Amino acid sequence: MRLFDATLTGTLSLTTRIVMAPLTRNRAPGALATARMAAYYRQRANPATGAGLIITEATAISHQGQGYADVPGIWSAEQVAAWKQVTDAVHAEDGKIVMQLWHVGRVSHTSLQPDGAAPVAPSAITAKTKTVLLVDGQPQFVETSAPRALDASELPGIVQDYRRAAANAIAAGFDGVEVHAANGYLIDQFLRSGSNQRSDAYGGSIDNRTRFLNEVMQAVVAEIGGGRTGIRLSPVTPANDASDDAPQPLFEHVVRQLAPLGLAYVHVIEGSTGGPRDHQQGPVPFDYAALRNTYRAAGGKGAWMVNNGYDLALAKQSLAVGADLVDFGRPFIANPDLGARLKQGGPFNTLDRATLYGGGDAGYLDYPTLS
Ligand code: 8OZ
Repeated sequence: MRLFDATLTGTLSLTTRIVMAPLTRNRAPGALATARMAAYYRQRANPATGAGLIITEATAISHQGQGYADVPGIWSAEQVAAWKQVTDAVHAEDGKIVMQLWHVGRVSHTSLQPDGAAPVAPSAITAKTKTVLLVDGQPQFVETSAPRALDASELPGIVQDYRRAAANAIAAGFDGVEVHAANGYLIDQFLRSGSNQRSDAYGGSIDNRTRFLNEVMQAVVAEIGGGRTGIRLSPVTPANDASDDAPQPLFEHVVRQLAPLGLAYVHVIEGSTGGPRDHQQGPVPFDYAALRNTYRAAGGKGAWMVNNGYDLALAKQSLAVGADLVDFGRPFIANPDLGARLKQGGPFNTLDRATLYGGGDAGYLDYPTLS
């Protein structure tokens, strides 16, 4: 079965096509990776039993880019040193790991921002969504704070933050990075019309709304090379109040612009993140095959990675019709040896939702393996 075959994607040589999805776990107090996190990733790192590639939990490129309690960062030397524990642990198992680079934009809370300031966004429109704060160690879901619109003069600084984060990730020993352009966070807020009502060069037309994404990708690729850079997109997700009436032309424009960058992979969430795969925005269902064909026709190389609600049968089906990599989220939380379990057709542990966000070893390091 192709799922268990090796592949070369960009500069990443992978032993299997099973990828561990980026998963927020809120166990990095002070925005620093921990020994506990290193143990968690190590449990899933061996490609013979776990993932062919691990994508880290979303990691903030700057203090301003943070929107949840106890998520890790990658803007300081101290954070780079802390992440080395993780990359060393994964590499000790012959695993591969890339870091997901994140700026939440408006999906934040003043209590998480520098000097208690308002979160930033393309436009001053509050997202109808919640973020996670930890109160006495317990996750609490609270409304996001009203954002302020970014001035165009601030954007080069944020692009530079992505570039520095990519350089820091490589310095921390990561095999590459994935730019998080999905799920209603900053880049996606620029892309989609529901959150972008700017009248300057970064809003309005599709070409204008994709400008910020392009500038970020150009900067990251210039810094570390396309062969170790990926991107995550979610063309129709309603996550974090994301909306656009015409996602097909928007995202086809996005992938045409990505094609010349020589990326390691394009990672697409199909449907509603963590929800129905057939979710649609606007009057017509999204055509994912057309998106991939547009990317390939424009000369786009590297792997096509698919995600959202995959099991073995669906993975097999997708790999047979053009996908190259499949990533699994919640199944990887509950099954450190998911690769081995997929190979033998199960059984699978069930997920404990109560321990997803925040906490200690419980629901993090104690899911059993087969043997
Ligand atoms: C769940 C909870 C907090 C953040 C995403 C980074 O949706 C996230 C996230 C998911 O991409």
